[in-house]
Amino acid sequence: MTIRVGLIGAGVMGTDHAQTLSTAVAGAQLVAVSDVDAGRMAKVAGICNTARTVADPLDLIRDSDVDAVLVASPDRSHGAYVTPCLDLGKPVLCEKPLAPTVEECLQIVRREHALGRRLVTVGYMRRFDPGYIEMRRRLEQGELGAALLMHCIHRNVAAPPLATDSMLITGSAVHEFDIARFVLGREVKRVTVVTPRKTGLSKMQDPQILLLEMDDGVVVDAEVFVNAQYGYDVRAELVCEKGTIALALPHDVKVMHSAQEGVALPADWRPRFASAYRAELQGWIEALRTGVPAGASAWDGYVATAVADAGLRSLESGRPVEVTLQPRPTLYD
Ligand code: ISE
Repeated sequence: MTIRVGLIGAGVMGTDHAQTLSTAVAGAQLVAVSDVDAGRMAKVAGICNTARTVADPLDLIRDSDVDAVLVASPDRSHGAYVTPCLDLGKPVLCEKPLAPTVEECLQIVRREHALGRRLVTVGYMRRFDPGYIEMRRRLEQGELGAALLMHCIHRNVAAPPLATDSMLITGSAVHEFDIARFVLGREVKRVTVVTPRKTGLSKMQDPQILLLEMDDGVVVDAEVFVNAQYGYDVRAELVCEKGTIALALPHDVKVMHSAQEGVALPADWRPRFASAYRAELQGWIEALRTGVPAGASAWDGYVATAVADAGLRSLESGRPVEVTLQPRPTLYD
C-alpha cells in the first residue's frame, strides 16, 4: 500500500522533504502541496509530477486522497494544522516545534489522548541520526558506567535577518533539549541560560549557553551560536564514569594540501542530517503501515516546548528556572 502524502509549506524544509519523499523513501507518494506563495507551491509540486497544488491547507487536510499530512509551514502555524488532522483522524508529521506555546502543545496532547491513538509525530530528526542512536545504545549497554555530563555544540553560519534572542532557544536549542532527553532517557528539571559576550556580527544575544540539570543529576551544557560564520557544526560528547562517547564529524574525505589538513563543513543542517531526515520519513511511513509509532511523539513535542519556555524565562531573568511538566498520559508510556 502506498501512503499518499500532502505537504503544507513549501519553504526550505518543505522543499527538502518533498525531494526526500520523492527520491529516497519507499511506500510513499507526494500527492498534494499547499503554500501561501503560489510560485513556491507550484515549484515544489513540480518536484514530483504526481503532486497537485491546493491553495487552502485545510482543503489539503480534508482531501480524501491525502492519507497523511506533512507540516513544514512557519512555526506559529503548526498547531492550526495539526489540530484539524487530529479532528479527522489523519496521521501528521509536524516539523519542530510542535507549537510555539506550551498551552497549544498541551491542547494537542490532550486531543490526541482523548482519541486514544498516536497520530502525531514531531520532526526531531536527530533521533534518527546514527551517531546519537549509537550514543544512547552504548549508554544503555552500561560498559561506560553512568552518565555524568553531556557537552553539546550547535553552531549555524548565520541566523535569518529577523531572528531574535528567543528564536535561538525555540528554533535551535530545542533540538538539544530533545536529544538530551532521547540519549539520557531522563527529564530536564531546571534550565539556566548564560549569556556570554555577544558577537559583533549580529544584534542578537549570540552565543548563549544553556545549562540543563536532568532529574538524575546529569548536567548538559549546550552552546548555541547561530551566527558562527564558518560552517554548520553540531557536536556532542557524553562523559560517563568509565569513558566518553562523542559524535564523530560526518565527512567523507580529509584533504591535505599546502601544509594543512582539512575537512569540508556543511553550510546548514540539511546535508549534515540528510540521512536522519531520510530515516525519519521512512520511519514515519513504516509506522503508518505497521501501526507501531516511531520518532518523537506529541508528548515529546510538548516537553521540548516546556523546556524552551523555561529557557526563555531564564534568559529574561538571568536565573535558573524549574521545568514543570503535566502528568504524562498513558498513551505515551
Ligand atoms: C533550524 O530551524 C533547524 O531546525 C536546524 O536543525 C537547527 O540546527 C537550526 O539551528 C535551526 O535554525
